[in-house]
Amino acid sequence: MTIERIDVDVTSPGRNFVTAVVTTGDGVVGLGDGTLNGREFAVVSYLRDHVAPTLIGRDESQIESIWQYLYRSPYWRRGPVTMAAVAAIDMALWDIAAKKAGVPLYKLLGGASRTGLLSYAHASGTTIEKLNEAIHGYVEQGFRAVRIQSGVPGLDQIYGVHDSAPGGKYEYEPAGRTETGAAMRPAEETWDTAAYLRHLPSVFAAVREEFGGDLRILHDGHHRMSPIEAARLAKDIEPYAPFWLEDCTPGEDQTALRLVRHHSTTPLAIGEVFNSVHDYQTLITERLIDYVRSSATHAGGITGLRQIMTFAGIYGIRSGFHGPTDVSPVGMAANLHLGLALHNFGIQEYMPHSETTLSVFRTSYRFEDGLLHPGETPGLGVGLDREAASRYEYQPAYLPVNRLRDGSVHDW
Ligand code: CS2
Ligand code: MG
Repeated sequence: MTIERIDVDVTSPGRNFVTAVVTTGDGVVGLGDGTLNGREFAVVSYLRDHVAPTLIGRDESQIESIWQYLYRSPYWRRGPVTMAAVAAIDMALWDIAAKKAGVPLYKLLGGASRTGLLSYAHASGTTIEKLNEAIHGYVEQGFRAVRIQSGVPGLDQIYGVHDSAPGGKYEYEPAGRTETGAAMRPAEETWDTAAYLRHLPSVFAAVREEFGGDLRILHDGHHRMSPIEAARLAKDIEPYAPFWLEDCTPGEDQTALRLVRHHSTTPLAIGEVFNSVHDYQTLITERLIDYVRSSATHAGGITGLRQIMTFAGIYGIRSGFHGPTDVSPVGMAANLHLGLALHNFGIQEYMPHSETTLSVFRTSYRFEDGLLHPGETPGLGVGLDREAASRYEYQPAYLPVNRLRDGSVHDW
């Protein structure tokens, strides 16, 4: 059978999402996530104007050949926009293949290698007390792993820190905008790495004191340290046995992690902003990371992410797929189906989507006793209510910009 039409739905039920909707000649519909937070319409145009016309009439079962076609035919290859567009098509074709086979997608990827996927939640607090309160909430929900992000004395709003309503859901949405006249700009935050490095070890000490050694605790440095600063932090938190330190320094400077590795055995996770296996070449072959952070949405879909994980597995490196709310439920499902089948699975990030988002995207994955499972629905197991989606218009939103106290632009 062949691809008859490709639609690209843009919707904003709680936040912006881009979804490829691929329909075959025999009426089977596949979904793919192409959401690129803050640059959504770049992917929409890439799909609508440059990809869709070239795929109409092609055999939708030729997933690998179509992936290679989308990767090599534009000549200008890789990059976040290109690979999010490739991802959206790839996911949709895998969704169709599994629906036609009448099985949940993981069964086409090698079947279940485990009963469920160890998952981690996002806990944060402007103070250590509020952070511990949030962690207790997640432990009570059954999470066995929690990412901890804390406010830093002397700094206002910083990445990843948000006080959840007592007992309420943790809904942190960093993308937004400020408008002054015709100008529409990202919010701006102020950063001070020295203050952060002084404070963070006390946060780890307080969390370990409160929760003991069993709870897996993770932290996201979010690209903001120099290599030597990252080495210092990795060394300072090592006594608290973190599960991982993520994005301790901008990952594209791959050899920088040699310095961090030299000073610490703290496990390292990098790659959520990467989009192809080539971005990882040095990190993987020199064993400079322990976990791959990409998501199917940003790394060329299930086909692209599986390439990375096959390569990583040779070097003892495991998955830690990105799963924030700006990966749509479709992209999350893709992560889960691949994660269930992979031998070198590590952990899955799980930021539950809002009720508004889930009113448009109907999911069949479930969280039980600290583990996620993609479910048994044929395909990816996610439905898109396109009529409901059409009622949520796109809302321009940008990720914040970070500046040091002297005003210079920094990594957010
Ligand atoms: C974060 C992301 O979840 C994480 O590890 O790094 O939430 C990141 O800030 C967003 O995906 C950016 O859109
Ligand atoms: Mg991160």
